[in-house]
Amino acid sequence: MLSESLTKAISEQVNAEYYSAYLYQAMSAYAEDASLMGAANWLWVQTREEMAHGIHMYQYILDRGAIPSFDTIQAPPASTSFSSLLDVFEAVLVHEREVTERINKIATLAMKENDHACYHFIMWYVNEQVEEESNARNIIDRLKLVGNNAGQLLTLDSELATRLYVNPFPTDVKLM
Ligand code: OFO
Repeated sequence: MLSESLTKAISEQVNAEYYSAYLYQAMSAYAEDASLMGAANWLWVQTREEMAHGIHMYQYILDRGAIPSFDTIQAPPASTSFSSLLDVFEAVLVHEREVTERINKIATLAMKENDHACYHFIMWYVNEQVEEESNARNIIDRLKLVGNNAGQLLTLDSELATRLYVNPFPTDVKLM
């Protein structure tokens, strides 16, 4: 059975994943309002991934014989508070770095408690965070190269439009 402390830590992370989904949704609304439909799509796919992370963690707590706890989900910044797509993706990177810290803390706790199953579970997220941060950094770098060139921004936007949602946990019935 999952310990009380790990149940609390992962429940808090379920909440944080739902906050991430909410944050990406607010960002997607900014992009759609700016007619950057490719970026809006990319951020929307991210919203769905974050929901999947939250549900996956919720199910893990139950699978380990514990019960998740629920709390208020923090409001994201208003969509209108973003000043550009670069501003959005810089906020993505700051956010994902914070998530990485949270995930690392859970991994450390699982290690301390000698909960090998939980450690193995959370390592998927440790690796996922490497990708999350790298994606954000890559888009930031390209947005910086684009600068004020509207044509190049639209080309990058068309590329972001090609991102498709793929269920990261295809065997999880709750996510089908
Ligand atoms: Fe769930 O990975 Fe982003 O926040």
